[in-house]
Amino acid sequence: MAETSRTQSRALQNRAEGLFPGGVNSPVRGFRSVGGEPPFVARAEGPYLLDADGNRYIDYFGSWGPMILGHAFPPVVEAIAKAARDSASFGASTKAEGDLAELVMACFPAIERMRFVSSGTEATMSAIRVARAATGRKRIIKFEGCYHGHSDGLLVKAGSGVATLGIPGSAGVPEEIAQLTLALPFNDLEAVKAAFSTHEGEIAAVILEPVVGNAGCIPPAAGYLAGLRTITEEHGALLIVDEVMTGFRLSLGGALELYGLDADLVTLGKIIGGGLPCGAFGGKRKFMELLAPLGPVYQAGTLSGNPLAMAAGLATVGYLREHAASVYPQLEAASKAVAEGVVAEASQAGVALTLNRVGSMWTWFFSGGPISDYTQAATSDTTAFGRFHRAMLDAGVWLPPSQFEAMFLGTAHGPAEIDATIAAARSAFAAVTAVV
Ligand code: HOZ
Repeated sequence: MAETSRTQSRALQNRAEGLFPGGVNSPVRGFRSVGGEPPFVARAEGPYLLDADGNRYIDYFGSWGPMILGHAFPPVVEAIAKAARDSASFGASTKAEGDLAELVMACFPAIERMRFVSSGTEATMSAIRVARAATGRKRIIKFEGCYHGHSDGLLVKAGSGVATLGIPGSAGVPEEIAQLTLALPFNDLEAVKAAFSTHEGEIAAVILEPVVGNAGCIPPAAGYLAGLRTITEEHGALLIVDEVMTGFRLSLGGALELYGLDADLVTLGKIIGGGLPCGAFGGKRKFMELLAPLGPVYQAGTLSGNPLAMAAGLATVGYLREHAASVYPQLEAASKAVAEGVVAEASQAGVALTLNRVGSMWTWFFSGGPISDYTQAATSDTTAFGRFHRAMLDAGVWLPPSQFEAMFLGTAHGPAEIDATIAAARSAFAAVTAVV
């Protein structure tokens, strides 16, 4: 396969290394686990990313989830431009915040009151604070390989870049804080029951990605989510469902709608802001009204409910709601076609691949599988994944640069992109098997 020229990207990377730790503003962008040179993006359109050297790639990470309608989707671009003409920020309340909140609540009945924030990290961190205040308890349960942003207590056995770089936790998190987080295996209700019995009356909340995306895609086993709901209710703990990745992606009402689940608190991000920095947390009124200025839990943000983010979110979520009957079946069909098409190529090439997929999020694990928790995901052949990633990139397909991240597609990915991806995989698997 001819090597793709990335001269401009290389120059930009060299400059970035003198400016940012590791040359990046978020660790997963550094390509450390897959090798090769990260392209620098100049612009994007529909399903394509274009780099600084003019190379074009089919995008399978979609800004890590938000670009469900494709890049530079005209209604979103127009909404942002219109809002920008009225100023980028006020630090005061606007009508658009209420408009987007009403739209979100219509899709998520579990949300009776909510707050906008600027990122998923803020959303989960704030939800945990509310849960601790509501229960008067300190401990939380999270699951190995789940990633809920980079606040101190949530970096214990986390997924995403933490798993990718093989870091057990993070330096700089005091032991006293890490000890309050119990990290349990996903899909194991007995482990949750045991933790509640060992720490009776101490656990404020269970937080989870209902479909794990940050250890690669791992779906919940049948009955698992309902089991967590029952256990948390029995023990007076809150269930916090982190839908930063899954909200508006797996269905309009996210995993809660897909699996018929209720939650005490829900966190959102990514799609809700249409690609602009935005997150939200919300849930039962009795818990959310603990927040200042009504209650004693403090949480704030100058850019919370930022007008540009509200405009992009309204355009994106509004479109999804209006076209839900066609959008979600289209995403399912396209995802199934590309995900299973690549598996068929792997099988032809004699490469062991396990596909985990829920709607338009999936992972090809370089493993014989099955993969139902982080321990199993971690046995994947990450070296083979790295070879595959580099070969796909050179063939014009940009996958998330880690075995432990989910792939996403959007409504802009059509048959031409799917066929091109499967053809690229055919030659990439040859590269995987050729190198020893
Ligand atoms: N949680 C996202 C990836 N799984 C964030 C991307 C990043 O860390 O840059």
